[in-house]
Amino acid sequence: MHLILAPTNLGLRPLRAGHIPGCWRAPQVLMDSGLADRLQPESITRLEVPSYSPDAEPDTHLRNGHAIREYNLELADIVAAVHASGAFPLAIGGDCSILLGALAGARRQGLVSLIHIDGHSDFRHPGNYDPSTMPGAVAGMDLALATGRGEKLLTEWPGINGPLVPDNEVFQLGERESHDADFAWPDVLQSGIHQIDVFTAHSLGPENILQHIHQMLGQSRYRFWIHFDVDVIDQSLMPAVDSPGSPGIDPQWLEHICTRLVSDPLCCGMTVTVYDPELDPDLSCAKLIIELLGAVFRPTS
Ligand SMILES: [Mn+2]
Repeated sequence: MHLILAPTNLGLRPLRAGHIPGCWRAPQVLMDSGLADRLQPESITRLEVPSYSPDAEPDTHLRNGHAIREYNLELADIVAAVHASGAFPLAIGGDCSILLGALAGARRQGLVSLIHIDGHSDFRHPGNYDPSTMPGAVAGMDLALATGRGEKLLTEWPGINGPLVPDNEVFQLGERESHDADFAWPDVLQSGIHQIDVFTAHSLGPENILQHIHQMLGQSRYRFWIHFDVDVIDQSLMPAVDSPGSPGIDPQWLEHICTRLVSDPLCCGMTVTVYDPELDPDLSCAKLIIELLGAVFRPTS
C-alpha cells in the first residue's frame, strides 16, 4: 500500500469568525500516533498544507474553489502514479474535498464505482441551495460534484468526459438526516444513487449491507473507490469531526465491511477524511481510526 498524506482543510467552513478548520493537522497527528507503524506502507507521499481563506473569491461560489482544484489536480497525478506502479493508494485527509482528485486520478485507468461511507450524503449543489447566499463548503458537496452537479471548476477534470462517477455507480452508506424535516438535500433520494441510510443499515447488519453493495458492484464490475468519512461513526465515539452526529455505524461493522471491500482485487483505493485533531485532546479518536485502518489493511496481525 502507498500512503498519501493530504493535509487540507480547504473544503470546510469556519465554525466561527476567525476559525481555521483543524483537520489539516490530521495526517501529522495520525502519523505521530502510530499510523505508519500499524499500516506498514511500502511508500508515503506527503502533499503540502495549502493556505486557507474563509472569504468569497472571484469567479466561483465555492470557498477556496481555485485552490481546491489545484490541490486535487496534484492529488490526481499522485493517485494515477500509484496505480501505474501497481500499488494501492490510501489517502488520508484532510476534508472530503480530496475525493475529487482521488477519483480523477483513478479514472485514468478507466471507469470507477464509488462506495461513499459518510454520515452525510454531501450532496449540496445549486439544485438544492442558493449559491449566491454564502461561499459553498466543498466538503459538503463532494458527492454532488463527483456525480457532475455544481460548478465546472470542480466537476470537469482533464481527460474525463462527463462526471467522475455516474449516479448508478455510487453507493452511499450512512446518511443520518434523511428523515429530518430540514434534510438539506432531499433530492439525493430521487437521484440514481444507491443509498442505505444509518437507520436501514442498523436493521440490515453488516453482511446484508455488503450484499447490497456487491449487488451494485456486480452489475458493472468496474474498479471501485472507497470514501470513508469518519463522521459516519457516532459522535459519542467520534466527536473530532466538523459535523458530529448520532446515530452512527458501529466501528466493528465498518471494519468488517471495509476489510471485505478492500480485499476485492477491483478495489482501487480509499480516502479517509475529516478527522480534526483539535477536537481530540486525548487522542482517543486518532487511536480508533488507526486501529480500524490497521484491522482493515493488516487483518491477520
Ligand atoms: Mn463528508
